[in-house]
Amino acid sequence: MTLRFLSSCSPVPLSADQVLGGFELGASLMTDARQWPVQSLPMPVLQDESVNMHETWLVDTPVESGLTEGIAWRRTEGLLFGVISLSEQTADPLSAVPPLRQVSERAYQRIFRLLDQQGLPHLWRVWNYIPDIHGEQAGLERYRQFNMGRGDAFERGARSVTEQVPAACALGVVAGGSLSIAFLCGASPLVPVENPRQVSAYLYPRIYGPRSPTFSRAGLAYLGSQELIFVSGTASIVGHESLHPNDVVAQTRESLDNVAAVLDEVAGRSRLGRMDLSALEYRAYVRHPFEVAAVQREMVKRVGQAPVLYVQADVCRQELLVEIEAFGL
Ligand code: 3EB
Repeated sequence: MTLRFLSSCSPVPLSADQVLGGFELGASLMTDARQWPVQSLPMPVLQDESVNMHETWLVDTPVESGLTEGIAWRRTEGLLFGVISLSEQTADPLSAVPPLRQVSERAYQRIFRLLDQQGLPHLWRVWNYIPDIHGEQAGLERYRQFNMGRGDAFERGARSVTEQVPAACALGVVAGGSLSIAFLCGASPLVPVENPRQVSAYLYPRIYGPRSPTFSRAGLAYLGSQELIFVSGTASIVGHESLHPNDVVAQTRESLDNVAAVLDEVAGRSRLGRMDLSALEYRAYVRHPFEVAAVQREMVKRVGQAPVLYVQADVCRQELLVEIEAFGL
């Protein structure tokens, strides 16, 4: 069994049985119904704003699909990809718990139930997209409400909220849509990796919110003989502080220094040994579309010809202008 990734500017032309699921990214999504789970991300593709990108996880073993508690999923032996979108309009209006916190907790509770039912209990990688991430709800920033709901669900789902947590990203998308969460999970535990230059996110001090984010800086996952490397969304944070306000070039360099530091940590644990930055595939989230050229220049200096998709999104701290994530197969 081998997992592969295909990035294309047209819908996947392959026979459906090789597909586990994927992402569609663009300013004007078609939201065409597919046979497999697709996370629709309403974010402009900055290389060409007229284009929608289709990113697809492919497998070479038989798949099974389902729709469980609103989670569209597809699995094969040892691996499942799922997508859930929840509108805050489905929150209980009489509850004292704010709507985004409610739906964040509910989404993760459903995910954990599905994982347990499917016998694939280990979350490896999660992609979180939060409408109006910097807006306020009940006097707290919406990203912080999301963190509270997510953390509650991890605890109630009998999951660790420290060391054994998935690689992840959390980005802001346009207001008015649904919270959208995609995930890959498997039969074996993720081997989490932290970054010695950064405080672990799950240990962030309370100044960043009542509940710390629940993710690892990176993780190694094993699928048969294949080793998968997931590098979480990585920004210009050293220790727990954001560096280089208003300087997208310096933030891009700092973020790449963080990715490199994570890869140094991976080197000690990986079967493949040391990995070069150029061996990964990237998504770069850029807050201001006009800064994409500057980000791209810095990226190319460091990652060379490695594939990078540049999209517009809001990084979860207001002063952060760029966030970079990656994976290696
Ligand atoms: C950071 O390092 C930047 O809340 O799941 C990166 C990756 C970030 C994942 C998450 C947040 C998350 O804190 C933001």
